[in-house]
Amino acid sequence: MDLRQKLFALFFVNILFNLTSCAADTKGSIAKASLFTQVISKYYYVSTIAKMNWFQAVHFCRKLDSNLINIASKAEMDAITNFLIANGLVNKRFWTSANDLEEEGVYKSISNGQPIAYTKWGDNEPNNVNNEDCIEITAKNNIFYMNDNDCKPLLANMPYTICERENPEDFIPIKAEAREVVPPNCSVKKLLELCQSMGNIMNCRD
Ligand SMILES: [Ca+2]
Ligand SMILES: [Ca+2]
Repeated sequence: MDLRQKLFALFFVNILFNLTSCAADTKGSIAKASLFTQVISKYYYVSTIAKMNWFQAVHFCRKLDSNLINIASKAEMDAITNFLIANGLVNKRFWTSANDLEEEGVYKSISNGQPIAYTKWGDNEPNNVNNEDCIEITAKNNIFYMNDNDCKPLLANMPYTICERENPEDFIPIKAEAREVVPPNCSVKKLLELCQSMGNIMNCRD
């Protein structure tokens, strides 16, 4: 096999690798995207598969290219409340991204690092009983309120998880206008550019 044949073989393997990666990335993105439902301006995945402690919930959402829900306004609180009630989930509790792990009484969102912009505390909450630092939402009379909970509670007191995405473009790679979000290493254009850059050796344009 001469140099030209070796380079061509290398190039062909590269194409196969990239196309395989592309297919896997796209399939994975679509699978993740299918979990999320648009609720007003955001996209939520309400997971009631398993109860988790707060740290597990943070990582669970990150694995889905999302974050724990950050309830940033009354409109968002009302929207997620209506969504949970409509889906028969009013008797469950859910972690949010809010916490005061860094400084007691100063609540920030692990999702964006900012002080939380909205609160709707339940009666006598937050009460920081036994150093409760992670915020959940839990309902009373069909209205969800915020409560500080132990970040690693016993299973009986462990909430479920709501993951949030803000930008639908992050997970719709098959739409024409979203092609730029496809990883560069699976772009056909990139492959053609690579081919053309090697044109003197391989005469790709032929
Ligand atoms: Ca606290
Ligand atoms: Ca509490």
